Amino acid sequence: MERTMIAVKSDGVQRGLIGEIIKRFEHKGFKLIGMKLVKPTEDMAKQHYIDLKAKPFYASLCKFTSAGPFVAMCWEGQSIVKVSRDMLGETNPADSKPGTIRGDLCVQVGRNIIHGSDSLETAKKEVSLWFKPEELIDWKSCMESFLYE
Ligand code: IDP
Ligand code: MG
Repeated sequence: MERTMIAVKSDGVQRGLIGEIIKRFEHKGFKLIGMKLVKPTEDMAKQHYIDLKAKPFYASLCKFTSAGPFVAMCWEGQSIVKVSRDMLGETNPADSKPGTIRGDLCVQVGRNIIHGSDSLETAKKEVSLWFKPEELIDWKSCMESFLYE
């Protein structure tokens, strides 16, 4: 099983889309392992987006991320890193297919409502950035044998 870090960014929270986003992951059959509503510090935002520090939008991205509520989540499931990226759609909502979260629910790249780790390695880093080990809950889902054979 893989774990990944998914976040509803502040634009998604402001637009009332927390429930819609959680619903998509629950209905898919993924398992919620950790979740918190936080107002990230600018330092946390900078660490979270550290790979983008050379980009011209890095400063405004970190400022926007730290300016409001952010729902950090850890989800678990088979091949979840790749599958969740497919569920998100492309970085730019204009390139995202209908049926994806960004394709259905947002318009512009700087307001694309959701974050998802882009590789297994990034997922490990991001899960440990946002969660202490004791904030991740190991539980057995009663649906497991109906999702996996
Ligand atoms: P991702 O969120 O699909 O993984 P990244 O390239 O990691 O995309 O970029 C992180 C976030 O930075 C994006 O989700 C988006 O909010 C923002 N971003 C990416 N490219 C641009 C841009 O060209 N202009 C403004 N914001 C951008
Ligand atoms: Mg990314």
